[in-house]
This record gives sequence, C-alpha cells and structure tokens, in this order.
Amino acid sequence: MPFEPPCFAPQFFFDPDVLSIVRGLMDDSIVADQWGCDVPLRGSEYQGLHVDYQRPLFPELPDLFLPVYVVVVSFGLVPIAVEHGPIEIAPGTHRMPRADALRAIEVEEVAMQSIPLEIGDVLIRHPWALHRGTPNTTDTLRALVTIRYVRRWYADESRDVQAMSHALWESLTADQQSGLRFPIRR
Ligand SMILES: O=C(O)CCC(=O)C(=O)O
Repeated sequence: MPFEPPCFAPQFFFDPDVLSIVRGLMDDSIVADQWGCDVPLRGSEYQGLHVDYQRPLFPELPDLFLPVYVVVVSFGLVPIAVEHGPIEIAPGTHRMPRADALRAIEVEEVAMQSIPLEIGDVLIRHPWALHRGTPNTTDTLRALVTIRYVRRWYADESRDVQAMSHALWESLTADQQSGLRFPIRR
C-alpha cells in the first residue's frame, strides 16, 4: 500500500487502544512492518483456507507452541456485512497442527466464524488461524486494510512493502517512528 492519502492515514497505525491490546499480546517493543488492503469485488469467490506468515522460527520443530510474535490488525474502509464477503476465521486453529486443523473444519469440530465489521470495528487476529475471504455479492468495493505488528526482533520480509517519503517520516513523532519499520524514500 502506498503511504499517501487517500490510502494512508497515520491514525491507521497509532490507535492507542489497538496498540495497547497488541502490546498486551506481545510486548511493549512492537513495530508495524507490513500492511496491505484486500478489495474483493462482485464475483469474487471463496478463498482457499490459508494462514499468513507461517515461517516457523525453528523449521525442525514446525509445531512448537510459542508465545505470539506476529499479530494482524484489520479494519474495513466500508461497513462489511455478510453480503460484502467478510473474512471467516476458524477459531483456535493457530494452536493446532495444520492437518488436524483442516480435518477439524472438515468434520465440523471447528466452525468457520464470519466476521462482519462496522466502521470503527477492528479485528485483531493470530495470522496462523486458518481463514479465508468470502464472496462479495454487492457492487461495493469491500476494502479491508490489514497491518502486521511484530515483536521488534522478528523480521521475515515475506511481502514487498512500499517506502514512505522522507517528508512523511519527518512529520511523525519519535514515538510513532519507533513503532514503524518501513523503508524510507529519500
Ligand atoms: O480479505 C479477506 O477477507 C481475507 C484476507 C486474507 O486472507 C488475508 O489478509 O490473509
């Protein structure tokens, strides 16, 4: 996503209530390091069930249960009702081996949960919980912004991010700067 209006507003990244929850889930030393926007249109279909950013810290122990070090925060730029194709999540599956999680959904031990969002609602989720986008059956562009927050020591550069301008960087407070890790364009 470009760090320019109308896509970007600093408020997206620095809401004190959201940051307090995200810090509570990880620690005080978190940074936002990726962001994007999913915009399904009329005619979109069910996504395949998937997780985001699952790169085990220790590949030899992929199912090792660890404290959270990546959290994803999403909000709609329009109200997202069922007909707009909200994200669906399988609660608790971030703590299950993938094959078990998929089987649990298939045999309906775990139900997919649809997450409609009003303007002002925020979805905070573990990216390893299985999820999918659902069909948008309206003519409204269903824009869902997602920001990734990580513990400061974690980096995987798993997705391309756009640089922010030096002028924008300079306009941020020291506190705000310390909460971001994005390239800066000179
Ligand atoms: O836009 C959606 O509903 C799903 C988005 C998604 O799957 C993701 O952000 O990983």
